[in-house]
Amino acid sequence: MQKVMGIVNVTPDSFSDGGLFLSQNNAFKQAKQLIAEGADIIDIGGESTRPGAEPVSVQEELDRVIPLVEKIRAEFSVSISVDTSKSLVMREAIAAGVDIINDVMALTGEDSIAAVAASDTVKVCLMHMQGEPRTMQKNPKYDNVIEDIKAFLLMRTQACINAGITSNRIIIDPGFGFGKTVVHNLLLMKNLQVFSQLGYPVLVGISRKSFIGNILNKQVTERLYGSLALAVLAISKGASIIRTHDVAATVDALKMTDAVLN
Ligand code: 7PJ
Repeated sequence: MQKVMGIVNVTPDSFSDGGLFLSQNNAFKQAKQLIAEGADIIDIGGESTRPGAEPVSVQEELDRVIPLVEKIRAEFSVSISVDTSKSLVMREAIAAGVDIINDVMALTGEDSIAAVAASDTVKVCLMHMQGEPRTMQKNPKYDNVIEDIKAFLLMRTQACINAGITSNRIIIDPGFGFGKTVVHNLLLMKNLQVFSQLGYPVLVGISRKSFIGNILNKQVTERLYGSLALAVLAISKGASIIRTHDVAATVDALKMTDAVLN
């Protein structure tokens, strides 16, 4: 069966004075809840990569992410992924026992490929992004959105293989919402089989994203049904992993899809 990846963010809320400890406690509770709801993988993020987000320092990201990885690793057998583009965070996360490095920069950062290649078991999710989070939604342009992203992902998989990361450790992701217009996102979903036919598991992150809000005219908290529709479509086009905030609902949607297709 396809897998559900539950999203856990450890990003301290600057409006509360609880600081890091409180946000880590909340993140742990969130992880526990998503595991109970049936998440196969918990994806821990310490840096917001949403459009317009400002970067955080390496130390800050380490302080947010690593203790949480250790705590989840100690108490649960769930797979753990860390959403990071920093090689030092990757190295520490791998040392703490994560199963997947989820990099929205597809290991293009300094030393990132080497950090993953230094392990011989950790998997990596290579995601496509055009531009950088601060500015990527300004005016994204492609010659052919499907072919351009396919070429990028093939180039990055080859770079990984050349560095000694075997192909069975690679996951690919077209990167919904990362330097894409609404039409780009819709075309990517319509043609998602192009990516699943490349021979790598495809991860899809569409949960609550703004192109759903744009089509449905709904706020971020009202995008579950739209997200589920896209999750089912993605599975029917060969996706292997759905990254989501709403694990229980997505697990049911995927079980029904699986019952029909398989
Ligand atoms: C994605 C991600 C995605 C992967 C984020 C958000 C933005 N990692 N991290 N794929 N999105 N692999 O969740 O709205 O689509 S952060």
